[in-house]
Amino acid sequence: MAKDEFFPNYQKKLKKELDADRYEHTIGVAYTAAALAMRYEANIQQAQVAGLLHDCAKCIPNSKKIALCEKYNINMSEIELKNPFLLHAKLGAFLAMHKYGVSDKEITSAILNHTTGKPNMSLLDKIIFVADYIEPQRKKQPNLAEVRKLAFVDLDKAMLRILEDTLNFLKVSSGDIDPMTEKTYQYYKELADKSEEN
Ligand code: DGI
Ligand code: FE
Ligand code: FE
Repeated sequence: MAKDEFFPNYQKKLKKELDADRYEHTIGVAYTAAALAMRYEANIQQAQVAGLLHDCAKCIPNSKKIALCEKYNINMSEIELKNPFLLHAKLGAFLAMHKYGVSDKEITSAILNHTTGKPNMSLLDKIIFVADYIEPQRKKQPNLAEVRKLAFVDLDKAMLRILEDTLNFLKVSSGDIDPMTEKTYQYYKELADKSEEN
């Protein structure tokens, strides 16, 4: 076993599937997810595996992403067909199950929901969503220092902050907004408003 591999079976495969930057990102997400799991008393190993595998479909060319979704009967929305990179979440959850042999539904759920989020996410879903955004290799996102700190103070507020910044980025860059990203934002906005009332 190579010393730098904490889940050698997954890591060997991932090294072949991902480019160098994406592999480094993946390791960063796995460690960050583990730290968040410690903070919020989630299962550390689940967080590590979900972190490692969350982008396992990211480096598949877009045309092949669509072809694989067709092959495996994975539903594609119009937005996803127009922005096929979005499919790496759904396809990643499928490959985690069928190529990496992960049967844990909590892990595959975290992979499935890591890009758009969804209302009322599980603790592990939120840990992966947030870890993906704040891991040490990330540089371009706005307000990173603030979001990184907030992630270890209030996970739901960190979700809201990330969704706000993502929607703003998509508006400025004229990116198509997946209705699920909007719904997720609304959910975490209402949750924050309610907790302020109390
Ligand atoms: O795969 P990663 O880059 O590590 O991270 P990710 O899976 O969260 O993808 C991040 C990108 O996804 C980021 O540029 C914002 C974009 N994104 C999130 N929600 C939406 C979206 N892009 C579009 N077009 N529509 C969305 O609703
Ligand atoms: Fe991703
Ligand atoms: Fe990622």
